[in-house]
Amino acid sequence: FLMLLSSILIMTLNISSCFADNPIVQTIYTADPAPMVYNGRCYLYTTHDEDVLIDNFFTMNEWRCYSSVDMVNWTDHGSVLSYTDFSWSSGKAWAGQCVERNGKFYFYVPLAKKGGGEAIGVAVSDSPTGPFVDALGKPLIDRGWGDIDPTVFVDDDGQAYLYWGNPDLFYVKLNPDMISYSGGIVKVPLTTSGFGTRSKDDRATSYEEGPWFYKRNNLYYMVFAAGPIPEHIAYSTSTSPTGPWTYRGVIMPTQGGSFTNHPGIIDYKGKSYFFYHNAALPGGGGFHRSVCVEQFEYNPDGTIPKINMTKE
Ligand code: FUB
Repeated sequence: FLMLLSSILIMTLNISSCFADNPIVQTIYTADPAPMVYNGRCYLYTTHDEDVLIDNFFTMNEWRCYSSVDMVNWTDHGSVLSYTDFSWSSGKAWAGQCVERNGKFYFYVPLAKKGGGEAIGVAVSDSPTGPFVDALGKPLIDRGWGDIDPTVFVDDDGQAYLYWGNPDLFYVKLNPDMISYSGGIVKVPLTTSGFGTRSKDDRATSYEEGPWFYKRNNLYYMVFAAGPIPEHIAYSTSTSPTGPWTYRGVIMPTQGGSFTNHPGIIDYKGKSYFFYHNAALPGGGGFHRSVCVEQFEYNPDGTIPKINMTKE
């Protein structure tokens, strides 16, 4: 009983309040926002840029969770998953997304493999704030390399889709167990009509990475980090969950001092919110980023207006 009581106390003490303005988290560097609405609460999963960099590159070991009921006051739930929770991983706790299905929470995350390359794992929990455990003991998606930035959406008919990738965009149809898939890995044709042109010819289209896939009013949205570097945020839409996609333009221009950006969009309590990251905190930069949020309104035709970064 004493051990139980002390662990409850430790868990309670770990939960603290966060500052309300942008950036949302002002005590550590956070990136790659992945909001999730569950049970009337907004949960925000982020990556964590460590203060001390290794080899002057992304140094990221864990995913953190915050939650709010008013999008102003945030509760810090701490670290909910680490690359060390995956026996097959050597690091690179990069952009992930958590979704709920049948009372369980599935957290899809990219990781470096011990043998080299990147793969996508899935961790599961009975609670949105963890603890999460590796559901498979091996990667869910492993093409060798470039399997990063998973985004997941469960459609109204129960079919779940997992999209991901840099430099290419792929998807699979997840099975109802959410930890396996049927059919093969499908490579999305990156056409300029689907994903826009870029001002540099380093890639065929503006798609770079960081897809965020969802449906609203029967229209499917693929919001993504677009190139060239430094990134901006752009989006495409489709009347089908698997395309073909139509490029719809820029949402957030390049700004904010980070060479990456990463979108996350939700509707919550009748309002729409766009999450992203920049370099706004003191000492900020491309490897020391901060998650922010802007409220916005869709245009009547479902298109998304231009959104600029603010400090509010
Ligand atoms: O945070 C590491 C990587 O940078 C993410 O996986 C990309 O989306 C970009 O934000």
